[in-house]
Amino acid sequence: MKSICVIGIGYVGLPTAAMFASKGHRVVGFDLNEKAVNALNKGEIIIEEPGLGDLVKKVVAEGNLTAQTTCPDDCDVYIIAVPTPINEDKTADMRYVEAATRSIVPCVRKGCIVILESTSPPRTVTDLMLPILEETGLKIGEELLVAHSPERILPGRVLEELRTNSRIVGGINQKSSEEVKKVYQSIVEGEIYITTSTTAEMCKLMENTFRDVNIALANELAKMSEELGVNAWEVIRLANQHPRVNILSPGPGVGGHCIALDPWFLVEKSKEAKLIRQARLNNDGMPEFVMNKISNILGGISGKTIAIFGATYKPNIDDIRESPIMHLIDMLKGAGALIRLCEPHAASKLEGCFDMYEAAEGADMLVLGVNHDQFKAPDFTKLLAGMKQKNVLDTRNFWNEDDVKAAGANYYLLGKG
Ligand code: SAJ
Repeated sequence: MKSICVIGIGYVGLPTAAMFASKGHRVVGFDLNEKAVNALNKGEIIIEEPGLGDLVKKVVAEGNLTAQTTCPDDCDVYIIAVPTPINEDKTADMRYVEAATRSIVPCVRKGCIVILESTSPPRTVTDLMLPILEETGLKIGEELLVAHSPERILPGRVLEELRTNSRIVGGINQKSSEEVKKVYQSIVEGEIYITTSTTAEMCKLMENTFRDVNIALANELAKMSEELGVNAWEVIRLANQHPRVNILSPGPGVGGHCIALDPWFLVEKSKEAKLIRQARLNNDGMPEFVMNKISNILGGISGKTIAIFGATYKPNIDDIRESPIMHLIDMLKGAGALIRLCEPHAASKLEGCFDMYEAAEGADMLVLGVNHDQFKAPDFTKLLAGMKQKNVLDTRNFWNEDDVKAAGANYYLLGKG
């Protein structure tokens, strides 16, 4: 069994730390966020993720997982799982990775392993981390092993994906790759593929970019469909009957801390990333497209009351980072609308949330922004009863048009012309 330090106990670091601890490793979570550290030491979590609360409670009670606000100097493995946010100019903000790497320097000794899990621009391990780690005086690749092993877990299914997904381990040399592979073998049941650190960085970025570009295509289809008077959702359903076609779903934009950001790391590093850049711009333009649709339906935004169902970046999670609906809300407010929001998963992070029926009270339009399970089957008659104007805009093709119309509302669907 190894002792493992996980630097950054957020959306990725915490489940990773808990998984290693559940396999009997001694795990220390190191984070500067005192709130997260204190909560973890009490066996509590401050994020919403199925199964994670129970697992953390168990491993903390067993004494295998602790947290602290300083870097421990007695661990065998140091895993960096800190955020890599984006600057205003869409370049990667690598300050957390840099600070985490620096904090390791006085703590490591001969035989230690350093792993970068944070999604990072190509060449981060070789160009940013290695020069810092050389300050340890240890022989890199021999006495101090270093690799990038990107996290690939889907929020909402984190614990399962951590265990069952395949994993890429990109070492700075073969020895690093092989030793880091052994570390992950204790928690990963899927294949573990060995490559170089820069290839691993590119793999992770291309996975999310693949999804972003494909969502951009679906969003472009939605916009074309509105222009040309067809229903994009029907086009997708029929086109996807083809054995080699799989068009994704349009929506009000791409959010979250991964797909909405990672492609920019490639744009930053390569002038060839033109399609990738354009896809990002297309997806980032979706909240504005939705706002214009609302404006066209209502004949303007100013003075209108708009009920919004859902503000997280995708269904059944509590994460509002980069949420396109949050952008939409800001834009609508900026244009003079009054917003009545219903967000059952993130009500504690947002001011003035209502329940579904209260939110619709007095509204000129109801926008279904996120397809949370809670919104699946409302009593439409009750929902629409208190609305000033009975307009429903479904941005996710989540509601049945006939049900909404039967309750007396106009039903509008994103992507249907
Ligand atoms: N979305 C659409 N249409 C679709 C699918 C998604 O508009 O057809 C939108 C969602 O509404 C959401 C955004 O895209 O706003 C992203 O959601 P997601 O479920 O596609 O992905 P994330 O960001 O939650 O997680 C992704 C995953 N990457 C891939 O599927 C390639 C996950 O495996 C990664 O670990 C994660 O990014 C990460 O941490 O990088």
